[in-house]
Amino acid sequence: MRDGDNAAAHNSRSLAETDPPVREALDKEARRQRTEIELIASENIMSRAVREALGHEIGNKTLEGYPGNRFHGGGEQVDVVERLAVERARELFGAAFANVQPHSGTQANQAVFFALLRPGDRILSLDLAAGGHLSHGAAANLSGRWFEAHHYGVDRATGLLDYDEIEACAREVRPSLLIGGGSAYPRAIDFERMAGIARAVEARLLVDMAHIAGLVAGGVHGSPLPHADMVTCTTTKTLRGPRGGVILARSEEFAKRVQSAVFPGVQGSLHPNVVAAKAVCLGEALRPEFRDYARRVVGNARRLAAVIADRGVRIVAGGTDTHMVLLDLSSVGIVGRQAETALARAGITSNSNPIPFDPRSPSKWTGLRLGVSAVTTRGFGAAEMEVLGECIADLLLAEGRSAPGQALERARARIASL
Ligand code: DSN
Repeated sequence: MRDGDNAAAHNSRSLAETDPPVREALDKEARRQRTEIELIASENIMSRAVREALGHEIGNKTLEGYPGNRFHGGGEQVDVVERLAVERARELFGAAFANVQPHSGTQANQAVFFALLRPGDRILSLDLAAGGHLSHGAAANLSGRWFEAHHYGVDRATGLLDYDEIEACAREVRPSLLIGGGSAYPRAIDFERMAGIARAVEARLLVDMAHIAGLVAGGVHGSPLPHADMVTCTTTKTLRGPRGGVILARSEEFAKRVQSAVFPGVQGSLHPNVVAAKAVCLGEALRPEFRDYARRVVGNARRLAAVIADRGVRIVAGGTDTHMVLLDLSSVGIVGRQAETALARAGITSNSNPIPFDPRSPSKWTGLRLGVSAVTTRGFGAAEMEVLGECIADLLLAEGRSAPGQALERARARIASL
């Protein structure tokens, strides 16, 4: 009887009843998200449908393996959602192969490394300060420990990838794997050229399109699928889905190796609720309106960059082709952390970021990374970008003069009205 009562309570008592401190933090976070302007480039806002799948009790299920070949019973409905997620990922990106189980973009990359490389192999990727990613061979990351990592940068004058330089670097390093893509490169990447470089040195090409996957899906950025041997992404960012990774390929050449690299190579059981949420977000991205969303994202980023540049703040790489705008704060005499704090006081969330040729120490980074995926989901358009851009420029210039007072008051009022 007692056990029965406990079982009923376990299933029926709300979070507010059972755990007020966690409930309170969640409520405050929801309020923060509604009242602040989210400009962190890796964030977006999941739809209600995606959140329903994410919070579903399918997450109770333990399963290892792949649909039709599991190590535990009772996986029929997970098979349904995983097959749907795989089919949708393949359709959306024109891929022959998709694995939707990686728990994150980093684990997707690890699985590709596990499938294609041996410890000690050479990899060549974009330098972290030039917009690369930790999981592409940074010294502090497992990838930097297990592989001999080399990096290419961007042109000092333009901030753009210089493909001749990358090719020269690849010829010198002779990597087993060339990696394209990253976390803070705001311009379009020529994947065909990257593939030519990889071929010239007999390397494989991995493109990590974590940040731009939604833009590729929406047809506003060229796709790496026809060119790269393997493509990884997250479903989180421009794709507007749950936190998690996906691996894609144009052919099935490495399919078997990658399947077993994800499980049992680098992961154990899958997260069925996340796979279900991935299926939903991929389904959303297949609808025609997602193309419109992707187009608006890039339009908004370009507008924001133009408004801020007009006020004299230098834009890294001279602008953007993506959802992301990278500011060079040396043009206003402050560092990234000061800028992040100055914007936060007015209710704008952003992140300090290295820009090309910055020192390694985060306290000295002179960049601020802004992304418009989340605000575009909230319906912001050109008019809101004008206001936002003016407020950001006002706040940064005032911080540069060490006189934030008036600019802060004005920005707070304008941000609240947005
Ligand atoms: N790579 C980190 C970022 O871009 O913010 C997290 O996804």
